[in-house]
Amino acid sequence: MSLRVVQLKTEYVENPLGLDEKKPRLFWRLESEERGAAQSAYRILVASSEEALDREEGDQWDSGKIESDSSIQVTYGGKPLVSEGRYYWKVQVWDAQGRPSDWSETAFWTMGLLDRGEWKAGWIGRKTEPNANMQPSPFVRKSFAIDGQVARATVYATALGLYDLRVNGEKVGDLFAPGFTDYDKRVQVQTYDVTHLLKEGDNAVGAVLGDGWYCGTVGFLGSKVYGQRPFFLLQLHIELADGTKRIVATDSSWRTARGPILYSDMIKGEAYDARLELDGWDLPGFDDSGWEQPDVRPGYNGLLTASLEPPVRITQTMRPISVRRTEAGTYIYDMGQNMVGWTEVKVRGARGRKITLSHAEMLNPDGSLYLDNLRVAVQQDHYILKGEGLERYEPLFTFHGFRYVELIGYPGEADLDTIVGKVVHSDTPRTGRLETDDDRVNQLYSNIVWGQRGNFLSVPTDCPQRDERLGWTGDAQIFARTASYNMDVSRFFTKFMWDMIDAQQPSGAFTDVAPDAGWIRHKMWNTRLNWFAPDNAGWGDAGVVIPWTLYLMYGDTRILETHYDAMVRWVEYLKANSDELVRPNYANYGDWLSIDADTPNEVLATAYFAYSTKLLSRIAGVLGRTGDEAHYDGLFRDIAAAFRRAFVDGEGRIRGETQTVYVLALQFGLLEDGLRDKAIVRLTDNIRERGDRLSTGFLGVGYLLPALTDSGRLDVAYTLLTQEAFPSWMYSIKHGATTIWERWDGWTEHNGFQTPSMNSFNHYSLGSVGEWMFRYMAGIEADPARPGFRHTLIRPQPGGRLNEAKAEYRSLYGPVASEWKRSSDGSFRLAVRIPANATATVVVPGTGVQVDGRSVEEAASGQGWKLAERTTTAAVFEVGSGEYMFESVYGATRE
Ligand code: RAM
Repeated sequence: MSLRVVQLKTEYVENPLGLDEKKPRLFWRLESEERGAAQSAYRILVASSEEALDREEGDQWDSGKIESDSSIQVTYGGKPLVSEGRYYWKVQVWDAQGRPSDWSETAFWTMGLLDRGEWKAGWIGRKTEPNANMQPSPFVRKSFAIDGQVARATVYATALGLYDLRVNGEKVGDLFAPGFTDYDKRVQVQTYDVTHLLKEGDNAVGAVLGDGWYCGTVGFLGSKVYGQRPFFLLQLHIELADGTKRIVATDSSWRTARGPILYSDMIKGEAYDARLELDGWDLPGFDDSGWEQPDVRPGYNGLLTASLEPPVRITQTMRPISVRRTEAGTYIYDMGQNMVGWTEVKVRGARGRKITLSHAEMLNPDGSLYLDNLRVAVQQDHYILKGEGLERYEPLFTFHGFRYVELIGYPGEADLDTIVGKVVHSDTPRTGRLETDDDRVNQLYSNIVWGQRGNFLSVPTDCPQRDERLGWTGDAQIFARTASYNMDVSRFFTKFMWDMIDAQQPSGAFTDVAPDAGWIRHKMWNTRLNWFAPDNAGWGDAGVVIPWTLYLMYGDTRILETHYDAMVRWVEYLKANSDELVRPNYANYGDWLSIDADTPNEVLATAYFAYSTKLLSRIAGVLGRTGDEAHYDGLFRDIAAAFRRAFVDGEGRIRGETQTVYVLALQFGLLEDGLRDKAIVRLTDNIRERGDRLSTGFLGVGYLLPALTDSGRLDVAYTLLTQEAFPSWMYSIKHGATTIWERWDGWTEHNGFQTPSMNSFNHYSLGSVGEWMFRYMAGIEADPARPGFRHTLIRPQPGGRLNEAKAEYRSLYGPVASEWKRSSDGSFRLAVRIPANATATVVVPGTGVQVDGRSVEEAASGQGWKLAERTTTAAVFEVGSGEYMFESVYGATRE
């Protein structure tokens, strides 16, 4: 038996609850000790009970033996799935020799409430306090009795606002649920199995409600964007052992009160008065006779959709690395890492004493917290002691971006054990690892990952500290590929695409931010923020780039199908709003935050118009829409020709003459052969004239090193990667950065801090170089023809001062690894790992190439591999799954 089937997933998740996808996709991973292990057939059984599955009865679906190598994205093809259905499944596969595997372990999924009519619950809330700006967080609860043994209990819950759910005193679920969506259009429903928490007799269910994005402060758009106060919706479905069913639902029989949280706002922090705690409020037997009756909202017109986003969680606890007592008697802690989340504090003191935790990313020259860049955000949490011994406090509905914490008003001596930092973000599982023999390059990679951890919170936000934290689409698209190497963002971006769709304008324009938080609908961009347009080049294009990225990385064709029409509308919108295929110079962000290099808007916008069109043509091809494929390919060529006519002269000079105009023209394929060579020379001249430095902003930076490498200037790419003089990635690292900054000049030796009006020190966009590190430096590239790493192109590109690079990417098939090392004697070693049921083309640079210690002169094939091509500078292999060691002579020749 050569194949083992492991890690079954449904819709990208192991054993998900409450799906609303009627044709869920199934995934499994294969393992084998043999090289070249591949699947030739599978059989899936789906049953309505574990017992039926054990008897090998697929009463929902028996696929039969299907000759196929598909082991990811396999669409369920059985009987219609019903509301609250529970489906067990397993799979057996056959390898290339026709040998069957054992059956896999059993996996399952459940369906949520599929029909709106099944929602009997009412949306409950608490009336606002008069004259209060920020409201206390309401507590809601209900006691109920169960007369019988509980066989199964499931909670379906959501809120307009945020909720923190408790069942019999236990916290259920994660943070910041139900997540950020356009609440006017949809809200996500979470499903929890609470069978183990309920018991025969008295029970209690309750929740604390937060303002969140619904009615708290959203970015710089103010508060109450969607509503005035939070509302909660819950149905608890209980099934007793004797088959009896009952539902506990939010309605006017619940009770509500205010508690210790005086306010809790994402942007303005939290205030908590422990003297007002409601001891035992979430337990049965609590006396809520003094509580109020909630008011019930008439209804909700948006969609209730099954939660797609990965839950937000605390993923790490950080201990401070130092603490200093200030003259004012406060304590300033250094967490050693710019992080996002909050601080938990331990304190003993007198009842009524107030302590404050204040958070900042940087320190002023005098050692005080640098708060200027927060704009109107208040990164402070206040805690009033109840005075009953050791007390612990952490906030509930707010988060901060910080490296430094000032503890104010602390009674007694504080030390390194007084506080810990909690790292909070969307819990997208880590999939990428990357390490080199260069500490600064490693620090850069670490900063990229921390930038992602700090900014992926329900949506990809631009920054975690000031009053912004919005889902900027341009940032998201330029970083999407890097993000998807680092972490499993399949569902995170699937959810974000719905945010983009909800925000798409009737004209077809995709917006700059999603959810658009009302600024376009409420015409804010017309009045207060009149330079915000709904269709910025490189921002709106996220609507095409993100689905394409999910296709490449996860082999996801459904996302392409689902949003195909929306993508067509975007491209048609661009076309309709162009002048002979040249996009006009209208207000936009240009190559945002480029440094001393202004890329003309019309050049940028026309280049991106071409790129979206080109991707659309490829997407049409993937979906078998051959007419559209040819049509949009023709349109792409016409746009490229228009681009050349309008902006490129015979000497390959492109209007604006910035690095970005050359990089985009090269990467998007807008130039013909002769012009391309000239453009490369102009690009490298520009870099050289700037002292081997870059000048690209958000849009150019992601393509800069790829364009250089693809054009045969790997040397320049490495020079830029490790350049330490300003502006460069390493400049910030030299000055202690532990995250990617928003601006190259966020802080400089010559000018100190940039303008506080826009200066985030935790902003992932300029970290899009991570993509180059995986795809080029380590050489792990998805083959678009066999996406999702069914087939990988391994093509490491050693260079610069690096002698070693190791990268691993955990694809849906399993880990793909490429590790190379070159020695001073010019020898080069490349270790490659390919998971079962996947293949790779491996390009080994150098001469005298050996595989497994044997030279290719001796044998042109071996177990799992064969030589495909040999040139004077490389050997190319086709390999199957397994681990391979290649050696060659390389190095000195190219330096
Ligand atoms: C600022 C941020 C954000 C960017 C917009 C255009 O708000 O830098 O990341 O996308 O500008």
